[in-house]
Amino acid sequence: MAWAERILTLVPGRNGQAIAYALQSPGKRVRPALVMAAYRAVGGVSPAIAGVAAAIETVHTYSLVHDDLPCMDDDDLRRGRSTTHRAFDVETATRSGYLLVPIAAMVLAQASRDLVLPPDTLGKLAIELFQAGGAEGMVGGQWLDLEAEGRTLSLDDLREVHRGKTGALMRAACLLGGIAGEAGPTEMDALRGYGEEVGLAFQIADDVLDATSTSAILGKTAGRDAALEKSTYVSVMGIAAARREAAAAARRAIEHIERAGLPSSALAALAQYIVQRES
Ligand code: GRG
Repeated sequence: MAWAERILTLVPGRNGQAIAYALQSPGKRVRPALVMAAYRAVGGVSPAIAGVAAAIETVHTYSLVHDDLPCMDDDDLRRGRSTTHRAFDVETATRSGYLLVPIAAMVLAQASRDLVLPPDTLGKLAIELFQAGGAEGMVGGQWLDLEAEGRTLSLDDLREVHRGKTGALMRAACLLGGIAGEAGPTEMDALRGYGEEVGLAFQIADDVLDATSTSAILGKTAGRDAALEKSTYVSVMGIAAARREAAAAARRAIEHIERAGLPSSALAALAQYIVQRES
């Protein structure tokens, strides 16, 4: 049974329904794709890697549910549907977001058992995922982002926001694949470098799409950054230069894996997709 359905038996009532709603909403699944591609790039072959991919998507899903709340970005539309607090209510969405974090831990532990990894490796996976999701990563970045609303950030400060808010989980996705595949230090360094660059590329591309696309295509409200007076690559350097920065970061990402001799057309294709995507 898929996790999103098991949740309905583990978490009763409206909270479980809201969690399943959020997990089953049609996201692009970029972080899971990075986990799987990184795992295969270092020689991993087990289909049970999908559980590790599901764990990081669960953390990402919690972040989207909370990001959309009235106390944060206050949005109505996500992945082409009503945000969780609009489909349910603010209290249920808030609780569901928090509940998704221990669910991610359970999914990760189950995946580690299915992959028959030593207990020490589960520890490494958990530290990577939850550090990236915490104050040093996603939560810290989001915090900086909220504090910066209405202020003009320097490019260095903006990079710091992006590194935490979006980049930390992208980098972790690549490292989780490497850890699960028992990669060596050179491979891990290459995945770290690749993950940092695709994380930056992803958020710059996101800034460009927010300024240039429509809510119908994005499945979330376009023009939100300008409405919230956020500093973005677009507000700092304009659309054309931001596109060039994103493409350059994607190229640097690919160079990291090529230099390490990691044979991964999937990682290269994902770096291209991240900057060429339309939603
Ligand atoms: C308490 C300060 C504090 C934070 C809580 C809400 C939160 C944690 C973090 C927000 C992180 C966030 C939403 C970052 C934006 C990253 C981003 C570009 C998300 C969109 O990712 P996609 O395009 O989405 O991969 P889909 O829908 O395709 O999965």
